[in-house]
Amino acid sequence: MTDTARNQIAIILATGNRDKVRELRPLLEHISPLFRVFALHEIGVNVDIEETETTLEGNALLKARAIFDLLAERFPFMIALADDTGLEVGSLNGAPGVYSARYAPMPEGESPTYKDNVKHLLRSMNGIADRTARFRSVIAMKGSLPSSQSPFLFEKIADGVVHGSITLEPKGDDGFGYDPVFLVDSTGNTYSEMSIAEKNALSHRSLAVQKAIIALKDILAAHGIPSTVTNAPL
Ligand code: ITT
Repeated sequence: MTDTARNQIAIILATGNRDKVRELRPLLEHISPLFRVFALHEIGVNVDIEETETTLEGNALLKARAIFDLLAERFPFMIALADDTGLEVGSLNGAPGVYSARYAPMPEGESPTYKDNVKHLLRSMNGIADRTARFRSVIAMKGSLPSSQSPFLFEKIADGVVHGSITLEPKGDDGFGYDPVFLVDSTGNTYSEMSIAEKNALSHRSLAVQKAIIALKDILAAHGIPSTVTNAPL
């Protein structure tokens, strides 16, 4: 390990979803030279963490803790950062919500694709006039930071919400998951009609990351760790 690497704190993106990595990395990569961002596949980790909790907060923390525990020896100073996200549709009583990844019914042992889930959502909303919805992300961090005595351990969660509505049919080519059918109130476009930078300028995920970065800044300052943490480049 080089000196630079030794002085750095690894931010490990605790997700198996590479579409999330594509959005999270630019939000975290330039906040401070103190941090180096790694996706799990870049450090040879391939794990499937079962989401057994019933809330976004619970599942985000579960994923951050699992990755932290797995990598604590390898990365003495590290922040495992997980994201759990749900699409909440008012007329469906908040569904698919925490079950957004597993919404469309599938034969035993099979997981739905993004397309299966979108199709199931549009079918479930057939004939429903009230199409209001919101996206909510919860970012959970479990970290170990350098401190004068033993490493300082912390956990923190932060959330971000964006209001919108479900379109009658998919629109746009970019994004992932439910992006083609989620029309953002403030812009009148679906997320799929935005580039990653445009989505990151306003999304549920980037709002949660912004709050997480502010919390992180406070934690570093409280422990006398010099940093030049800036907000994510929106
Ligand atoms: P990890 O748990 O490994 O992070 P996941 O895909 O299972 O990956 P979630 O449980 O948080 O992650 O995501 C639930 C689903 O919600 C996800 O599979 C997508 O279909 C959808 N989703 C999440 N974020 C989204 C976004 O920004 N835009 C559109 N759909 C999104």
